[in-house]
Amino acid sequence: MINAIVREVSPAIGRCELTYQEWVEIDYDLACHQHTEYIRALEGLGCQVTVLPAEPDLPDSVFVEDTALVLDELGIITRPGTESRRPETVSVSKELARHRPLALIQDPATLEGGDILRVGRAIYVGLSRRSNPEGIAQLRALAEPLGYTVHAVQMQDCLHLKSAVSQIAPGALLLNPRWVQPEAFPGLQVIEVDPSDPHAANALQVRSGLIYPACFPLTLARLKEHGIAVTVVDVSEMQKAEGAVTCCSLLIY
Ligand code: CIR
Repeated sequence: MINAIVREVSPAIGRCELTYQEWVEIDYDLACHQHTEYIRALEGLGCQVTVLPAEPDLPDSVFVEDTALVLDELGIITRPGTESRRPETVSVSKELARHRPLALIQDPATLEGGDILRVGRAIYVGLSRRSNPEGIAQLRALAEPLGYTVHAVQMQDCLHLKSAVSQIAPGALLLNPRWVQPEAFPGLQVIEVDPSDPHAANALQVRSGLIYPACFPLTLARLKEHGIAVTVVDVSEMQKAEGAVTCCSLLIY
């Protein structure tokens, strides 16, 4: 059984943080519909989904991934790099405390879950605008005594590490080489996104399944060629807020 924490879309999502993208109007009703379909996709892959109520004053709060890292032994509550997002951790902490003992990333560290790619006992953390070296150092101090290794990863031109790379199967990554170097992940198989789909590297692995956006057909075809079973979802409205599929859930194995 996998527990998944998600949060309803905030009616304020139109006021979301934007870093690399221009503002485009978000259709709130469509965003809610797409979020419901996303929950169905999680359930279809065996997740028991807990839906936190919407936060009307926190525009980006649907992106729960950024607020925590769930290890087998510990939940680590992050400190988002953008101030508007810090209050999101309060309700996530309460829910995650039902599943794991908690530790907190603290000032002056910043760290966002979207920058953290965990592959087995290896934890890769992107040096993005949102996660700083102190955040990585605090994560290392918490995780390495538990037997994880923590690796800082250089990246460029995208919001989070997992905008540039995500895990798609045991030992296999989907990656955009313009945003992160494949050499940062020795020993792992790398499938590159189609060059026409720079935003296509974010996929959500749920056991042997994969949740993947509908709008990247060329990269989707590459995944299928590799025999990967894909559940396709439309997340167009989340993408307007610079979100994708990993960012809308916290998975607790
Ligand atoms: C932000 O800028 O923080 C949000 N608009 C998007 C966060 C997406 N999070 C993620 O991909 N992990």
